[in-house]
Amino acid sequence: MQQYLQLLHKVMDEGVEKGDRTGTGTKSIFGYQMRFNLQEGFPLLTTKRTAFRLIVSELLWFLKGDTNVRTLIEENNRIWDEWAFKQWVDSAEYDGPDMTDFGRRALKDDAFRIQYEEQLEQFRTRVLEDDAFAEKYGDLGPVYGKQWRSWVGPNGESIDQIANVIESLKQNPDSRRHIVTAWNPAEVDDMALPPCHNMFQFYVADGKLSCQLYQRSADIFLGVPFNIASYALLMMLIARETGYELGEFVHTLGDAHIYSNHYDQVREQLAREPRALPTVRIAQKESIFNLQTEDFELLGYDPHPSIKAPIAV
Ligand code: UFP
Repeated sequence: MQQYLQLLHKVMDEGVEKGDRTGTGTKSIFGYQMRFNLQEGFPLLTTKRTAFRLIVSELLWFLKGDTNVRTLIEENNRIWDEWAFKQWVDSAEYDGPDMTDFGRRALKDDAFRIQYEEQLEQFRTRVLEDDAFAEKYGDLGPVYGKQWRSWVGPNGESIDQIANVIESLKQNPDSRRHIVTAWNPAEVDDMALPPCHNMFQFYVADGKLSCQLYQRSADIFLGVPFNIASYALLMMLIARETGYELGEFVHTLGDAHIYSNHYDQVREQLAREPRALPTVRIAQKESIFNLQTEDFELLGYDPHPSIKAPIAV
């Protein structure tokens, strides 16, 4: 994971100060590439504890074509909650305390933070208990799961990009068209968050499967460690389904940024020594689409402690 630490160094040293949608401020560079050989271990950060279980449940959620946070909340995975919550508090039906700009206000104002946490908790409970509410406000719109598994074509047909890419990898390994894209220009405006990891391509050579991801926008401290591990897992699953050995994960970043309220955490992380990479064991199931979070086991993970940092919504 030296490459990830090098990226942190580079952006801290050379990044340009740049404003952003969330108003937090970032240091940013444009265009960067990392390569991870999956034969050398599973690329989960060891310089801070990273929540493997959340990465697994989110990936399975994508692969099932799900776009509703209810399924994630049921698994105690809260990484998408704020995006659904934003839709709720911005709606005409919401009549609680004003939640405008909740992400930033909660960082600065303790009294507001308590109110916000209460509202968010009520939102979660309602999503879990009220079907109609969950359908309306738990759904994030046509995000990854929808585009991966049921992209709607011009004649209303549904295109399963994951099933198609598995088939094309089996039938025609040399093809240069093993592509899955989540960036659907016709639907971007209906998504709670336009895809950050927006396009990936598989490649087969020497019996090994590689994958390159283009990520248009990368929160290097909080998002990228998840994104690397998620695609490494996806590669393991697709390799299993198609019968190839594991090759490289190539991670290409567009706007690669560190938020200004993550600088201290980044310095702390850079002072730590990386440790040996863990490995992952996945239970045998008839299809990757039937896997559950418990089917994944992380072995030999001995990271430095986690480092808390605010997420920019
Ligand atoms: N982000 C990631 N990885 C993800 C994800 C989000 O880094 O998987 F879902 C970050 C990137 C950016 C923000 O900081 O979330 C999205 O904001 P924007 O749409 O303005 O690029």
